[in-house]
Amino acid sequence: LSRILRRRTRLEQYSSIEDAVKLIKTSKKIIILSGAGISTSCGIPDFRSSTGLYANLQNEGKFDLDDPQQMFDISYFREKPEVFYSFAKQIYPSNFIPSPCHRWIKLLEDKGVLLRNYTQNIDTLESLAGVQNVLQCHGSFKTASCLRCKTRVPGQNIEPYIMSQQVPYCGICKAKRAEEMELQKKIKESLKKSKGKAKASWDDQDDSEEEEREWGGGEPGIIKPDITFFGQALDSEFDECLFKDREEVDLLIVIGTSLKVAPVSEVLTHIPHSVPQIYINLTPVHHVHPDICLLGDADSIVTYLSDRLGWNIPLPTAVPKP
Ligand code: CNA
Repeated sequence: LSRILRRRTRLEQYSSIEDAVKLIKTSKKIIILSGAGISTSCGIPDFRSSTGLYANLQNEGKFDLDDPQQMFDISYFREKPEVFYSFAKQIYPSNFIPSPCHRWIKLLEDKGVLLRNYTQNIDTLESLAGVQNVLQCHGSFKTASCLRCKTRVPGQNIEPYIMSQQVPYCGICKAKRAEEMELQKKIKESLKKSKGKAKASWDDQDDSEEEEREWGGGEPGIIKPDITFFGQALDSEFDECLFKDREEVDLLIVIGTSLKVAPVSEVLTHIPHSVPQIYINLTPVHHVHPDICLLGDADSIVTYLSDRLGWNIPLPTAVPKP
């Protein structure tokens, strides 16, 4: 009951953009929770807007999908990786410049008031804007891993495959498999020698079927960018950071997300109820109740807030590739 009363009091305390300005001015440990809406002005479509990726996938109808969300579903990916790879170049981060929102987050960090930026985005634009304390909750294209042997490679290694719409397979798996086969051969040969002819007939059995089964088929593993798909768990770093940050945070600002994807969407309920919450988004949400909702274009809103705070959002320093 005391929690409910505390939350009630807080809800009555703040509501306007004036309150938002005051809160930002007086807060020292701000968490920014961001989503695809802070990158739409960079030219990267979000998921759920009417012009977003889901609507595009549905309208285009050129991919073999029952539901657009399948594009990012791990079971579907294992079954048909070629579908994701025929599409991935559309979302591959290249030639994008950080938006005023990304640069505003960097500004908060420079002012020493950013506790952490939890981003759901996979475009790495926060890093390009220079934000140091960013947690890419859903991973990124920075690295990629083999689904079978888990070997991790730099994301650049698979860039040519993404651009040419081909599925990359793991070279390490292939080499490991060849190594294993060679070792098995050597073991068999030495057993034959040491056990004599009679026993050798037993060792001679063809185990290759059994071995193939253990290996899971003769093909090397598929390489997948280290972005979190539906059906995959988040890195434990997310829980660890949140556990620590919830003790310190004094303001939560949520920008450009529909808050539909758990567990990131649950950050709002995991931080103490006494911490004020500001929600900046183009469209309203109805399943959560932040104290202050600032609806509109996120870049314009953070620019307004900066003006009111007497701050200047830094200009972009990143230059797009030719
Ligand atoms: P979402 O569900 O598509 O929601 C985006 C929200 O942003 C929507 O509510 C929009 O109304 C809002 N929005 C769009 N443009 C603006 C704008 N200019 N100003 C303010 N608000 C705006 O995407 P979420 O981020 O909530 O969902 C999480 C998914 C999306 C994560 O798994 C991401 O990996 C994934 N995603 C990331 C990117 C990226 O990295 N840029 C792009 C598309 C999807």
